[in-house]
Amino acid sequence: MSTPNLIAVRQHATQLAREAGALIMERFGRAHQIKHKSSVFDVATEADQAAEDYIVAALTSAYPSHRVVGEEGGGYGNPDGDHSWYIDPVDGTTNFAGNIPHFCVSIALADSSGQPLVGVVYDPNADELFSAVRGAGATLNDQPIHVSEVAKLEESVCAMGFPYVKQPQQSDHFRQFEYFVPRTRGTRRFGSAALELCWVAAGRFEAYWEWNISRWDFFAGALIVEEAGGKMSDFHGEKSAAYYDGKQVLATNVHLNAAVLEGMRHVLAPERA
Ligand code: LIP
Repeated sequence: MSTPNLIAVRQHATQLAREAGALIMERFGRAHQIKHKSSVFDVATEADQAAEDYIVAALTSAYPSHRVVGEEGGGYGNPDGDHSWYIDPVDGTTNFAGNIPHFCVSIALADSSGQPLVGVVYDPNADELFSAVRGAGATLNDQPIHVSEVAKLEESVCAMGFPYVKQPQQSDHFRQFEYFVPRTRGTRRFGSAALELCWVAAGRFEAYWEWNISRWDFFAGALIVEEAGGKMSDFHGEKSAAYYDGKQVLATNVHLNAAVLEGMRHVLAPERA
């Protein structure tokens, strides 16, 4: 297995994320062609497809031995590739479709064991480019970032997500909300998993969690959190299969990790604990 030059890969992914971001913004604020995917709640627009096609064409041509997994199209490139790309052309599609200016482009490269090596997340509304290379730190617009030092839950602002699949964990979401709202300064739901992770990395949120997301939603942001000094795990503090498959994804700063995990233990339904 030949390891690509990860700094050069980050540079390339950064350029693609910015270009895809520009392409999305050309379509933002207009009426969209909405396509339903897994359910009536799970949508894609013409911009998701256009941005994915753009990124995938560039990656399959530059890295022909790699596999490329895109949210809209599934698999491209070499299915047996020793490296895999995970692309979310518009993370926060529900926001985009409603012309709410909070969404991003997310691009991650992982090795054959499923470890993210490079992560790039671009927010075209704020012109904020988050990135990380494993072992080389995380940046926001080329400046180093670090998770916050907040150590008390009552001084924290946390974010959570509600996935498109409404059952069977719906009641667990409400129990999480019920547990954390009275114990934190604020609990938010902004609608872009990748950006919520980057905001933990940048010290804007102290924690973020969500059930049932996909690698294209969280692999780039997860690396950015870890490289900014934060912790990533499932709801038990483990890097289990449930974590790598996105079934349970939790990000925290260092100081609040135990307190947030304690909250998760408290709210998990026994059959899913
Ligand atoms: C979405 C997320 C959102 C999450 C949804 C979904 P999409 O990604 O980022 O925050 O709650 O489950 O995964 O579909 O907009 O790329």
